Amino acid sequence: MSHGWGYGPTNGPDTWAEEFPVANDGPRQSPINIIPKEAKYDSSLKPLKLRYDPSNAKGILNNGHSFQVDYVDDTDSSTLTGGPISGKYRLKQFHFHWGSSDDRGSEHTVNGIKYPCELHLVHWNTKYPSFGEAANQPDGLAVVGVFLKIGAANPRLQKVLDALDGIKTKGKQTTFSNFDPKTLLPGSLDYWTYEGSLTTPPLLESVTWIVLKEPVSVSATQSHHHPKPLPGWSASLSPTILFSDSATAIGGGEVDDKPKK
Ligand code: SG7
Ligand code: ZN
Repeated sequence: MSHGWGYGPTNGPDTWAEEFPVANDGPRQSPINIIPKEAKYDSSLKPLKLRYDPSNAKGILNNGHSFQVDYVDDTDSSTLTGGPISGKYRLKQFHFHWGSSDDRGSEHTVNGIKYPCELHLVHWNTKYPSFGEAANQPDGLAVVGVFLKIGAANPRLQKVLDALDGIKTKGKQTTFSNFDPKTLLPGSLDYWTYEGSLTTPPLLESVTWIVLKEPVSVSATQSHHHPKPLPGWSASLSPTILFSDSATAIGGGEVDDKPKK
């Protein structure tokens, strides 16, 4: 893996453990397969509260593995509270995981079913001084996951999709302003939650996962905005990851069910 991790045949998830052994021996590795019938209802879980300031959006970046929309995070103006977490977490960025075809792409699965895409909104615990330091703490990060399914066109996604034309190669970034990622969420904020990890190296076990039950839609045309990985991207972006039995077994922590309001 001299040229670094990715999603290709020689540097994909099956090889990550060589450089990041936590992939194999970590007690709380993500993603996992969620089995709703086995999730436990926890009446102590609270509703999620997301308060985002659209003016905090600062740019969109092709990081070579995904693309991410970055937020200014030097104040508490865009935060996640409630749900399974204590205290306040600040929005850092959101990004997507998708596949080479519509039958794959999500990282988490539900009853073994893969969605074509999964959105991740990444937040860090303000009890730590910075994102970097939070990322090393067991309660450092909280990521809200949203599944995308093929269906009606989703006009709320269009601004993001349009911006991709400007970041076709690794390392490219362009401004992206005035965007509230709350508009990308489904009507219901019911969720499953578990203690897990980053889904990419360094696979740090610092993430409280909050996976929304209700998917949002994207049209086939929108989803085929990128039928193949863009030229210059490090590898096929299809995360062959997760659905591996090992990922599921390792992830094996319990998946909690949030109360319906
Ligand atoms: C994506 O997923 C990127 C990463 C992110 C990683 O590859 O958006 O972000 C950066 C800054 O490279 O890693 C530390 C981090 O946020 C894993 O994030 S995830 O666990 O939510 N999928
Ligand atoms: Zn992610």
